[in-house]
Amino acid sequence: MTRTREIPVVQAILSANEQVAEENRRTLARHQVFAVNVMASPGAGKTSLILATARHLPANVRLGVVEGDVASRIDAETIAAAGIPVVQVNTGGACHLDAPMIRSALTHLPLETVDLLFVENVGNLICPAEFALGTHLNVVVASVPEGHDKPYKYPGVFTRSHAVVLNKADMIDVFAFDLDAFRRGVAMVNPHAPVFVLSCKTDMGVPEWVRWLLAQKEAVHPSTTP
Ligand SMILES: Nc1nc2c(ncn2[C@@H]2O[C@H](COP(=O)(O)OP(=O)(O)O)[C@@H](O)[C@H]2O)c(=O)[nH]1
Ligand SMILES: [Mg+2]
Repeated sequence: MTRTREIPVVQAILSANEQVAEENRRTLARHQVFAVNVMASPGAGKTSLILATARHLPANVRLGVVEGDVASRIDAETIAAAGIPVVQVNTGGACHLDAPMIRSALTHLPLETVDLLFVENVGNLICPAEFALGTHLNVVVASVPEGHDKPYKYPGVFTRSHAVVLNKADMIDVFAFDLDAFRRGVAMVNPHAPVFVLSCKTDMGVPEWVRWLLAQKEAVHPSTTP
């Protein structure tokens, strides 16, 4: 009896989030903004990947960032110091961003001067993958010190991602990281996702990732300026 009452409540919450995600998609389309939801565990290198991408972007692609954290403005201050428009969302305890948080963040960004928007989700490999935000791409960032077993242990986030970034490749030997096992794990849960092995510290592999990202953006919103 209790169970039959609980199920409709869960469905209502999910569909409300999906409705706002759709609203966010329309807002982004109206401003020709291509948006990427970056998911990872804490410390994998989400902020570092955004900054490394910024260093390799052509000048005609203008960045914006939404920073999601349980608390603090640390990441937003780092991004702002790089001269990138940024909004910090503090979830106040929630372990993921949701579509209403993004709707509210978008009102604080100069969307007419943003071509590529990164949304840095809260550090967590489980919950963020469950909530649509209205972004075009999901990207999961794994990092070498976390170990090569993450695609096997957290298949949901890898399955729902359009691309996998393996960061901290400069540490592969130090951690005896088994790259083949990692790739097999990704292929098992998401055979079509490209895997970018890179280092935000040395910039190794970053140009390949940026080339792919720009191709995805161009397919949705072609650049109008040279
Ligand atoms: N060795 C190494 N350290 C990195 C790399 N990328 C990020 N880090 C470090 O990892 C830590 C967490 O990075 P951060 O981008 O803040 O992770 P986030 O919590 O996922 O946003 C910082 O101390 C970074 O300097 C990398 O490619 N190699
Ligand atoms: Mg961060």
